[in-house]
Amino acid sequence: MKIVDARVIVTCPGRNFVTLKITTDEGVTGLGDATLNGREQAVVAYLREHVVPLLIGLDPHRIEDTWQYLYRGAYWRRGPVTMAAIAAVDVALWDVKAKVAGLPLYQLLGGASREGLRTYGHANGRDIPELLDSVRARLAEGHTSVRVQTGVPGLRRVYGVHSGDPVPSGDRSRSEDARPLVEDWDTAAYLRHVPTVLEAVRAEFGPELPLLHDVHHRLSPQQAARLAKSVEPYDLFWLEDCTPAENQAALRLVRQHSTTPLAIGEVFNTIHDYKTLLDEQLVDFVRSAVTHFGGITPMRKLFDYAAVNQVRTGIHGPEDISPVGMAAGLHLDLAAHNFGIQEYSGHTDATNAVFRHAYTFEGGYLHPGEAPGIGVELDEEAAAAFPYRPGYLPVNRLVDGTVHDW
Ligand code: GCO
Ligand code: MG
Repeated sequence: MKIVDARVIVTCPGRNFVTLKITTDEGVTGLGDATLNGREQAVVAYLREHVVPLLIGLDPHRIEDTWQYLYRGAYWRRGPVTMAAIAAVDVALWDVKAKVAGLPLYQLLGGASREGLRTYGHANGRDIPELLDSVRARLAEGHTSVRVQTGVPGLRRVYGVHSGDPVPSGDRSRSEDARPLVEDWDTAAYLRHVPTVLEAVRAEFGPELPLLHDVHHRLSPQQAARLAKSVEPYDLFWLEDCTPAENQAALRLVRQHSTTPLAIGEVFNTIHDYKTLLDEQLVDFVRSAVTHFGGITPMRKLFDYAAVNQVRTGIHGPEDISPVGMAAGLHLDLAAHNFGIQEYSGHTDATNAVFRHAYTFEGGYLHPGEAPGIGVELDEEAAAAFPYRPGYLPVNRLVDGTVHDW
């Protein structure tokens, strides 16, 4: 079998998604997600200019070899643009292979290790009462675990929450203006506020509900250690991205001071970004998404490396991972023994109409479905009705105007 066509399709049914569609000489097609939020067109150019010409004529069954060819063959390794492009090829090839086998992809990855995938949803509120309502809404949808984020007194806009939004959400923080939205930040105010939020949530919902919180890379190691210690009484399922992710050794200090479980990795691109963290067991959950990590091929290696260190998985699943990227992750989740939890924000109706998917969310559990391949079909006509729209993620400034991590 040979690859005869590879096309990059960009669509914006609410937000931008970049999809690679590979076609073989036997008419089998495969899809891969290459969406890099806020920098979408860089991956489009990488694929169209530098990768698609290399794919034509290759045997789609040679997945590992193609991965190494694109990774090592470029000489310039790693980075989100490169790895999103390689991920799209890798997932499309797994999709083709599983379709040819007539099996849902998880069967090729070892078969199901569980009946369904527990999820967490996002609860956001400008203040605590609004947050409590949002937690109730997520529970009503079926989520069995909830990530809680609130506004911080004195700050106008923080990650995940905006004044003026009736139902604040991380994804609405995305600007489609010529320049990114600016959010504001005060670390001391945040560190004081978070324990009071968790206290209120525990008082309302009791001790059993698994709670998560995302710091979004904003703290120094010392500040992160202080936060992890101060929230210990509230028994978090995890504390996410408590320090900027590129400094792996920073997590040592946090670990020395707290037993709060730690999750990290949504911005990582390769297994090397986890080396110190896993070798020294400095984290409890790996957060990478198939889309930003080079595909299913390296994610399997990461999951196994994590398992050796008794670390579980928690794949990144915001709205900016397309249904193609979501589906790929769900097949891995179902097969992996060390699955922990799956983030699940869902997508707009328009997105679900463009990307028709076999995966389901029922009774609080996700399942990738039984369709051969990854189980997603792209309706190209529907996609064409939603052309690309430029957009940026917000930037973050301290009250004196200094740029801070977002
Ligand atoms: C999460 C993430 C997202 C990111 C977004 C950036 O934990 O879901 O932090 O909300 O901010 O994916 O594109
Ligand atoms: Mg996050």
